[in-house]
Amino acid sequence: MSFPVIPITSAPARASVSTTCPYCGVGCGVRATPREDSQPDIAGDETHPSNFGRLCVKGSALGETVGLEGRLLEPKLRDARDGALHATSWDDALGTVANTFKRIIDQHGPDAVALYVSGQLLTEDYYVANKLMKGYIGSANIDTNSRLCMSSSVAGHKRAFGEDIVPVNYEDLELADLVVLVGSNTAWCHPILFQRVVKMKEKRPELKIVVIDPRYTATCEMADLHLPLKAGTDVNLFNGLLAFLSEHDTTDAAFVDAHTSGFDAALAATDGFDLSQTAKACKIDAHDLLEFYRLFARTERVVTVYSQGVNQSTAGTDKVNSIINCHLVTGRIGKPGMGPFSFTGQPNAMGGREVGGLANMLAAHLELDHPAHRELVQTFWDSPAIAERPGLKAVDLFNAMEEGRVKAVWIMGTNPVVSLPDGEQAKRALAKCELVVSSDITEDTDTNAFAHVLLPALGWGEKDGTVTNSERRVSRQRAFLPAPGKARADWRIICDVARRMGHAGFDFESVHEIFDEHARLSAHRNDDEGLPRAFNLGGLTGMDRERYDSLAPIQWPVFKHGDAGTPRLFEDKRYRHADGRARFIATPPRAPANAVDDDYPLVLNTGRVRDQWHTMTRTGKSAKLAGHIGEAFIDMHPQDALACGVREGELARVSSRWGSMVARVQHGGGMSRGSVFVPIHWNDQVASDARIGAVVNPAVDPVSGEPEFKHTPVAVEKFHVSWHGFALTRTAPLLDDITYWTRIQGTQLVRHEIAGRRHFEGTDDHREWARTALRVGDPHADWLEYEDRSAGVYRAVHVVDDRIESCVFLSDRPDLPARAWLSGLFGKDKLDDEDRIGLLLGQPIGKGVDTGPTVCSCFGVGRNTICAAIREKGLKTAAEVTSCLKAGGNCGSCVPELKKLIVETEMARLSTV
Ligand SMILES: Nc1nc2c(c(=O)[nH]1)N[C@H]1C(S)=C(S)[C@@H](COP(=O)(O)OP(=O)(O)OC[C@H]3O[C@@H](n4cnc5c(=O)[nH]c(N)nc54)[C@H](O)[C@@H]3O)O[C@H]1N2
Ligand SMILES: Nc1nc2c(c(=O)[nH]1)N[C@H]1C(S)=C(S)[C@@H](COP(=O)(O)OP(=O)(O)OC[C@H]3O[C@@H](n4cnc5c(=O)[nH]c(N)nc54)[C@H](O)[C@@H]3O)O[C@H]1N2
Ligand code: SF4
Ligand SMILES: [Mo]
Repeated sequence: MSFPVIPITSAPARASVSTTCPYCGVGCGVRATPREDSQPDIAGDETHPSNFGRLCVKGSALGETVGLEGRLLEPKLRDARDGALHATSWDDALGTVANTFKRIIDQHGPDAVALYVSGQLLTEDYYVANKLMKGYIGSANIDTNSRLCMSSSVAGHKRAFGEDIVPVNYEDLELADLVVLVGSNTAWCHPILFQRVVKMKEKRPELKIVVIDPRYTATCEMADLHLPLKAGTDVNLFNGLLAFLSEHDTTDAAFVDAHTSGFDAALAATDGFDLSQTAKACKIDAHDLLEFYRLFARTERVVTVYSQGVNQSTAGTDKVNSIINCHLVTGRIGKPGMGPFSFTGQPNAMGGREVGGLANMLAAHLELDHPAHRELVQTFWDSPAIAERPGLKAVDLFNAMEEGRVKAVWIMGTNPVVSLPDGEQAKRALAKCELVVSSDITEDTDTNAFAHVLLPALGWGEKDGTVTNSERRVSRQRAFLPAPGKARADWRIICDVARRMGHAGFDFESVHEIFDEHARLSAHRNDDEGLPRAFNLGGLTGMDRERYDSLAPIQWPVFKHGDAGTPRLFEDKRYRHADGRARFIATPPRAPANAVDDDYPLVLNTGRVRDQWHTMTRTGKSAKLAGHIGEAFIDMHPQDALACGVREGELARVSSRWGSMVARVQHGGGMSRGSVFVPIHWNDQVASDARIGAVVNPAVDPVSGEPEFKHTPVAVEKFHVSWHGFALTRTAPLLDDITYWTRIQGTQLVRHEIAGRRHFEGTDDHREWARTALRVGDPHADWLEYEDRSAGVYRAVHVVDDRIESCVFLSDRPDLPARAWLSGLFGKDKLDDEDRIGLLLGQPIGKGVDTGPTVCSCFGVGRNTICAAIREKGLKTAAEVTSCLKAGGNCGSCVPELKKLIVETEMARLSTV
């Protein structure tokens, strides 16, 4: 037997370990070297086929995020008497979970309990969670945050291909002559793949990039064409393309005849939409649309990438199929450099799909509503039960919790109070449950505030197992740090509870045994006599610990031992429907579920920023990452802002029928009129009221159950405050009496942007307030203070032993001194006289300039520095900026922003000449 093997260490201390990045679905290989006294060194793994040594800025900053501050390190139980969480033993915590689950199941049946899990879990964790729920508890009430992520793609793949299959691979992106990015801010969300495409474009300028997104994102900086379609009209656009391709005879009729079904019905559904009507429906310039249609028609090698602008919609599954239809009609699938490509979001979204983590799947790509599939899995597991019908999908699950039908939930590796739509409903649902268990690595989260039991899990760097990336590549995540506190691996916690509930089948000693069972199930009766399916890890069965540890990244299916894996699927033109054909799906266009009206006239679009990951429990710890965007914002068109009575830099409230949040208004994010964009990351742990999930409508796609995160009718209004300010402190300030705050991690300090409504009665009142906020009790403390009552400015600085300890700056207007220079003073052991004067003036004296917000996080280069260099040195390209300032020279994530700054600086120069 031979396995693909890469050399790894058998982990002598401080040797470097090959592992996989825990963030996005690109699945980059990382080499991590632990250090005794400091954070580990992180580098890209040159041998990993996803990234060949490169890492984006989030990956590069991983070392800053593995510290133990904020970690949940022991099991905790909520005491009914004082309502607080108290540390307890594992025995007690596991017993409470197992006994309460058992009791509720005995009293109310298996559907009264649920698991809500996550693409943060490793495949082995996921496998045992699904096995416990579907095979032993006997309910399919296990759903995952992937429901919020790519369940529309899963549903679309199943409708088109008969199985959830991503046929393409990363190399196809480089082999393509046209890469269409639909609803994907690839430059920020899948940076290394974006860079692979951009690099190839530099080599082969004939490779064209088209971006289809209502916003002008960083991704558009590198595009040949941007189609800023009206939100939610992708189906119109791709139906229009299908009609165009058919009319212009750019179809592969032989392929359509021999290998597909349903074409006529799909074409009929596009009826009546000619180019100008489609352009009108999508609100795109008809010439641009025609250019795209022609480009698509004449280019054989096309990869169409889609992500959350497609999936997170009440027409998400139809959007996916309308895209796949265009690849089927041209036969552009299963060949090098072409095909539809759903990018997965989380590190193990794909692994979750393999084990059946979604409530409507079984395991190993087998189906719940198929008796022969159920029989196969139950026999293989030798389990006492098997779920007989699909369980509740995430949004339905939380509704069932609020209605009292589901009484206990175990949440693993996800933060639903922040990430579900209608976040207030999520809170009500959790508050109603008899038992809320949360396995997490972080102690304080918006969700854990509702938990009765907290179970400390091992995090990245400590845990061990496999993940599968967007191109079906299975890679090992390996431990290089010791288990902290009492934390345990997720799979072990799940198996411990299962055993305590009296279930056999969970006696795994080590993670490789779980992988082996998972691989064996995938291969079990997976042949023409049995129930053939593409997902097959037959070649990875039977690995002992050593072989599992040295497993090199490999793409499934892997049929036999010694196989090198399968980079591309459908080369044989055989699809997984019973007739072997792929299906066209008729996709008549539908508008988003909730339309704007006079009360809520703007469309809310939500998504990600470059340097934060989801609910910030990890990336929020990094000062380097905080420099890029430190605060939640509402990006809107200047004229819409004017109509709402708000200006750039001011605070505003975004509200919908479901809830509201507050953030700072900004322009410049490429918003068209009528829509606003708010990032998803900020939550109650890092801000007073910035949880956008509270605002998002809970409408879901009828097929996939995926929420419509990109389209909620909202109103924006000014959030009135009487002063703005910020505090920089070495220890947390007191935030009482502050109406608005956001916490931002700095180096050796924490920064709070603040604003308030309190009226100050004069200097004494200001001082008293500032001393309380900065926790300065000593009346003789070294205290510098400045006030200009007519300008509405107050500043105070607390100095201890000549070192700055904290400072607070307030102003009636939101234009405050630069934070970057002030933050730098926290790195000094002794303030000099110039520093002290500068502190009171609010600007540096003589030396040092305000470098502005960070653009290049790797080298800490600010916007002002870059613009000055562009202006003064006449820099024309991102490469010139890099050679001058280093910015953009490491991970490359900021290159699109550098390009934008070059254009903006040039425009500013032209407007002044
Ligand atoms: N930096 C960073 N990277 C990440 C993550 C992160 O948190 N931070 N998370 C990861 C995860 S889990 C995921 S799922 C991916 C998501 O990756 P992406 O899908 O690329 O990210 P989003 O910002 O959610 O949304 C993508 C784009 O969809 C656009 N959009 C909105 N409505 C429509 C529409 O109707 N049609 C079209 N065509 N576009 C529309 C938005 O304007 C937005 O620019 O990112 C992964 N990578
Ligand atoms: N408005 C809006 N909402 C969205 C989206 C959107 O575009 N707009 N996107 C949706 C999408 S695509 C996604 S994927 C979700 C993501 O939303 P969430 O899943 O809620 O976000 P995370 O912050 O990734 O949550 C992971 C949690 O698991 C913990 N954790 C990390 N590692 C481990 C581990 O190894 N074990 C355990 N047990 N815990 C761990 C972290 O501390 C954190 O609390 O958000 C969704 N919500
Ligand atoms: S692109 Fe960045 S976040 Fe995604 S896996 Fe690679 S290093 Fe991690
Ligand atoms: Mo996601």
